[in-house]
Amino acid sequence: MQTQLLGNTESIALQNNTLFIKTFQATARVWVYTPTIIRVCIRKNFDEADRSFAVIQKPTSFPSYTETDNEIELNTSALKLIIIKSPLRFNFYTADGKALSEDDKRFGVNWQDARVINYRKLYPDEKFIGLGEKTGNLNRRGSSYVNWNTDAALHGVDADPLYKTFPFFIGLHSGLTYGLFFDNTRKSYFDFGATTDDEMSWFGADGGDMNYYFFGAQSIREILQDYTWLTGRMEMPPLWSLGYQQCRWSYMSADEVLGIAKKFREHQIPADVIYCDIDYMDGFKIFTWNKKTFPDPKGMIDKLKLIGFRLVTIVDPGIKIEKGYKQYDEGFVNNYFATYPNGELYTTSVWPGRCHFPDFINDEVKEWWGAAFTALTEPGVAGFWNDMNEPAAWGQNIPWLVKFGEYYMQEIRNVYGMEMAKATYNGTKKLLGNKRPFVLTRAAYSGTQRYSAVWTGDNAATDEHLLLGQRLVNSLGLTGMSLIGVDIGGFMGNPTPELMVRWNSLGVYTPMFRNHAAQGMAMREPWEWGEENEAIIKKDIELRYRLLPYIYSGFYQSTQTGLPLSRTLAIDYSNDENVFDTKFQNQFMFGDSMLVAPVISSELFAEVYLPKGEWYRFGTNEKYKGNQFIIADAPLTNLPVFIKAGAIIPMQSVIQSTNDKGDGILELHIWNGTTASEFVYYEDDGVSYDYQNGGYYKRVIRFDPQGNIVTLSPVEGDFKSKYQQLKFIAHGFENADKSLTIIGSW
Ligand code: MIG
Repeated sequence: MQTQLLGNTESIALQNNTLFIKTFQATARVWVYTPTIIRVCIRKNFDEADRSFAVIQKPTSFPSYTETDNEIELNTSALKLIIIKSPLRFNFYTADGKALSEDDKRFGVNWQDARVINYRKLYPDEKFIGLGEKTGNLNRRGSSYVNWNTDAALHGVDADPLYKTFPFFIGLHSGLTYGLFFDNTRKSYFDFGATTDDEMSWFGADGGDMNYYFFGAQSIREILQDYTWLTGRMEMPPLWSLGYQQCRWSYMSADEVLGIAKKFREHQIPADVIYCDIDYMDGFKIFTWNKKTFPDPKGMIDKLKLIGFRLVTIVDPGIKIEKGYKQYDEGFVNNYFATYPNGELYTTSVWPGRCHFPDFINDEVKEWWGAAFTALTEPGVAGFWNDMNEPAAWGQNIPWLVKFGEYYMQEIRNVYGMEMAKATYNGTKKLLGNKRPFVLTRAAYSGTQRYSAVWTGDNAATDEHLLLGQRLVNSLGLTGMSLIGVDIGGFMGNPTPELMVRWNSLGVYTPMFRNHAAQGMAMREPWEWGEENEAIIKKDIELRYRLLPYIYSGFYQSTQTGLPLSRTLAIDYSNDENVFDTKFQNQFMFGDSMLVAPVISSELFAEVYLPKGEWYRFGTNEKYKGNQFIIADAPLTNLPVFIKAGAIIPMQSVIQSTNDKGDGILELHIWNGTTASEFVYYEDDGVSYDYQNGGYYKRVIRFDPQGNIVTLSPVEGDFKSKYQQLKFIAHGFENADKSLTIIGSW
């Protein structure tokens, strides 16, 4: 193996707002994006294009810097970057000189054959969080990970890699925070002191550049805001996608789909979405319908609409090789498929049989793919589920020399799924006119939040997977993703009734609430569990619908700030050691004010950690001081959820789907507190893009415990609220009704 360390500086130049530093081995470039975001890119092959699939922003002007014999010092209002000239090293500090992250003096950036690695100093108390969909603990210190999008069917609770790549982590030490996004799409590696005896952390990739963005804001909220400024934020999801979703591999016919949907209405269990998994197609050919089992897709979807259901259908990337099949013929004639280097088309077998794979990296192919969705949008499909886009070839690695246009598999594997989701999103958005499409993807890379929701793939019907699923959601929330689901109940295997009930109760607090099961598993729908369990499941789903005004406002926050709906406690309590304790690491905030403690199905009590402040048990309003461990009751009917003192939570009456108008009353629940609090209430029509042109209803609701005054700010936007009336419900007050003073009206 050839090892090459980055050596001494030979020349320095500032050109086009870029600082160039040349050494014998490579050229480093430095850009400043904002005072808290600095990019460093060190590369050997200078003629390669500088393409990012993730980043949507451009650098700004380069600040003044000073140079001595040994160093270059660059200052922004928030950061100091000291570049040691010989050998070339990059060290980041706060503006007042506290070390945030420094290269390892000895090894810094180096190449090991084609691999590029950065060894960085590891601080004694340093913790790491992030990397998105990764198993393991919240604190990733002492662990190592690989990013290589993988169809991880039947994965265990420690498996790595899974389906997605988010090479972005946040470091915490000495009371400081920083973020680092390694924007390299090759197979990549992160080691947070797992194998270096606590001396170094390191990251790197099988090729490409040492290309990273350093984030120096001093809170996790601000780092997420910066990261999602750089890579984009989600748009408002369709409101219906936040309701209950019922899925299965597969409902086998239109009759079965309609039968299941009707049963929800008969049982008065709220639901919005039903899915068609792969069996709706004709021989698994994408953009076709099975004429026998789904003879009249439009007729079926019209009937679904009448009872307030939306249909989501699955699409896989593999295009069946079959003359006369439109997608095959068009793709073949236009050279839209992946090839071997000699130009022959690459073939492998997936569901439809022998297939070719669209080159989603190519924008023309994206357009073509997007336009083909008429086969689904014309009959009225509302959401588009992108599966198998790692891409999967029955769980195997596709040969590295397969080419997608100018790129090799090994260069773009990790972005293939995101590019498919992008093609799906842009295409269906065009076809649906002013309606928001719902896209759900399994594989992803940084930036996917701009196009799609994600789910965590094929989990199993076990308690361990329930807890793992929550950690994956919490960790994905540190990557700009907010609309995240797990297969409630577990994909493989049959949950016990207790596990089903428990998992469903956690689903209320899962950003995307979808029940899904694999082929061959027992039926999973809410009425399959006996009357008593059905009643609990129903009550929990009703609670989800009651919370929708709060949840929708929470997603609005994601669109504005990049803050996820489900938040690891590390976001707001980063300096509290207890939140990293493996006993409590699954706990999370759901929106601003609800702390949820996941509990496995066999335990009816849970040890819960309540961080600083005051908390109320949701439902009973029993009050607790924060900063303590408590034993909470956790019967299957009552998942431990705690409300932060001062919380303002808008709720509505139970509805059967988001199509229902309800009773027109918005309940404003307010829990007593000691300091002033506020909630940004947001509403729009839930389906169109009008909100991007002022069609929304937004106001800040403030609660001041001094005098118990609630103030409603003037309305922003020109949408008329669907609620005609406000009802205040006060919790934790003595004589609440008499003592709340309301300023402003709905
Ligand atoms: O080879 O479409 O993760 O949710 O039900 C399995 C069938 C393919 C994997 C997905 C799963 C879906 C299943 N798919």
